[in-house]
Amino acid sequence: MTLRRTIVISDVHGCLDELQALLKACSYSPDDDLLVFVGDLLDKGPKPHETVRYVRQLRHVVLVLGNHEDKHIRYRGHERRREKSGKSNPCLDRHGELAAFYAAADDEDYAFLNQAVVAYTMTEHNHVVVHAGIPPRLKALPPEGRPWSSFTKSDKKKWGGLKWARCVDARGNLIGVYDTQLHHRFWCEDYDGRFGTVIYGHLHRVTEDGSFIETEHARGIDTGCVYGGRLTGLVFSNHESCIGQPIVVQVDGSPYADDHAEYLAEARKTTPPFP
Ligand SMILES: [Mn+2]
Repeated sequence: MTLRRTIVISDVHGCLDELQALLKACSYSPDDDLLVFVGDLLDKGPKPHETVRYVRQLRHVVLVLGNHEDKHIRYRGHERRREKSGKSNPCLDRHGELAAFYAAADDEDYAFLNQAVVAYTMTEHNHVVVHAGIPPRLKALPPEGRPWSSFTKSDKKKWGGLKWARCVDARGNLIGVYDTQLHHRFWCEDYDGRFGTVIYGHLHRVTEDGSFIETEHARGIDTGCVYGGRLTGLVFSNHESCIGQPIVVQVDGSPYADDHAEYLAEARKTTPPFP
């Protein structure tokens, strides 16, 4: 069954009030609309657990795995081993967010995170949703609908870049955030559209007038809601006259994650200029 609309939503990061305001602004209908989240539902913002719980109870939802969901899944795996064997949990929990979510969440909350996919193709609109980006040499997307948590080690190696890609070097290798230098390029500058237009989050970036960044084959919709920017929704009508042409809906966020501002300022010093 094709639903009336598909609404793709940027990094929520625990901003549940803003998410609910966005859904209202979109005249969201639980029965008729599919919600696709680009990942990073939680961390940094005020209501991480409430956000996960709210989203998982909605009717038609696709969660694309972000690096933050991935961290929580790994943390839980290590916690369970620790509880059995006493082996310490190696996950760095700088802000206490992993432990806090682990204490609040139940099996259903984690089951929801565990069914997240790493790419969601909107075939009819020729768009694909990933959290971070497309590694330059990637030849194929993973099988549609297969959750990340079911991937083998080699699958994870092959497709892991979809959730953390950022910059690439001259040979087309992905560069980790701490190794980025000014001469590197953003993955989307070289992306040729082979999987369709990419909608991604992960990297908080806006144009001078506060709207999101678009390149030829990619739309980066993380407009920094949790830093006092905006939460963005791309609303695709599935009516044939509107194919591939979303309406942009945004609501204002609040600067909840002020403690991350220093890190962002530091990261910008080594971030190559965006086209
Ligand atoms: Mn994010």
